[in-house]
This record gives sequence, structure tokens and C-alpha cells, in this order.
Amino acid sequence: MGHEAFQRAALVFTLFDTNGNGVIDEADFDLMTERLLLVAEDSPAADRQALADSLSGYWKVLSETLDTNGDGLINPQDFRGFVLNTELFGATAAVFAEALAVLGDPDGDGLIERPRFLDLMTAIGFETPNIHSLFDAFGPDAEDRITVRVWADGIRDYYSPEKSGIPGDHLVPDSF
Ligand SMILES: [Ca+2]
Ligand SMILES: [Ca+2]
Ligand SMILES: [Ca+2]
Repeated sequence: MGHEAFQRAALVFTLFDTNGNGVIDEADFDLMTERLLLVAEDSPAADRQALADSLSGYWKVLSETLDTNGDGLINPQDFRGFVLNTELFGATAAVFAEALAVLGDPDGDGLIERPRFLDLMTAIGFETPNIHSLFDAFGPDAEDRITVRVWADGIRDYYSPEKSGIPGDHLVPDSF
């Protein structure tokens, strides 16, 4: 796994540690779900449910594979092992990627406007300048929109250990 992928993985850990106590547990996923659904109040109920399901599924995979001592907590060392398991990590991330990208498109026209993208990514915990850089790297159209497909693919790439020099690298702060 390249340096960029390690940095992206480390950033994912800090983001999923939503309450910032240094470990990931189920409460972090509940909080992340709550924050995203608050942004996506106008999305169809099925899309909102899909997001909630994808995050609870994510937690289920994490806890079943990484919480070896069964205390309900996952530390950064545990998490690194998961990220190296590309098959498991990729499949889990792909479900989340689809569900998250769809929340960017409440009217279902396949396009995501920048403010919505900013709100969702802010809810996850990314920094504003990094979010704008990422959106720009996705090549928005003349009306400053990207497609759901481009974003979903971008999220999957973000989680792919073999990828480097991708738009998602814009999410890793220079100081990270
Ligand atoms: Ca936590
Ligand atoms: Ca544990
Ligand atoms: Ca739309």
C-alpha cells in the first residue's frame, strides 16, 4: 500500500472516530449517521434508510473482523489491518459509497450541487478547503455540479490501497 493510501486510511480512522475519543465504537457510527441524515432531510426515505443501513453494516464488519478482544472498541492498529484487507474493506466501502453519493442527489437527476456536497462532507468531518479541492478535482460542469457516479467512484478509489494520485488525496490535509 502506498503512502497516500496509508494517509487516507489514517484519516478515515480519525473521521470515523466521530466523538474523538481515540477508538471507534458503535456510538461513533450512530453519530455519523445522525449527522448525515440531518443534512439529507429532504432525501427520499429509502435513500436515508440505505445510508443508515450502510453505516450499520460497516460497523458490523468492523466489529466482527477487528474487535479481536471483544470489548466493542477498535483502535488504530486494528483498523490498519482492515484497510490492508482490500477485499473486505473494498466491498464494505462500496456500499457506503453508493449510499452516501445518492444522498447528494435528493431530486434524483443524477447531479450533485456543490453546497450539498460541502454539507455532506462537512458532516463526515472533512475540512472545507479540502472538500472544495476534491469537488474541483471531480471536474464540475458549467453549473458547478458533479454526477452521483463520479462521486461514488471517487469514494471507492479513496478506499483503494493501490490507488495514488487520485482526487481523494485532496482530502488529506497537508499537515496530516
Ligand atoms: Ca470514538
Ligand atoms: Ca477491541
Ligand atoms: Ca440533483
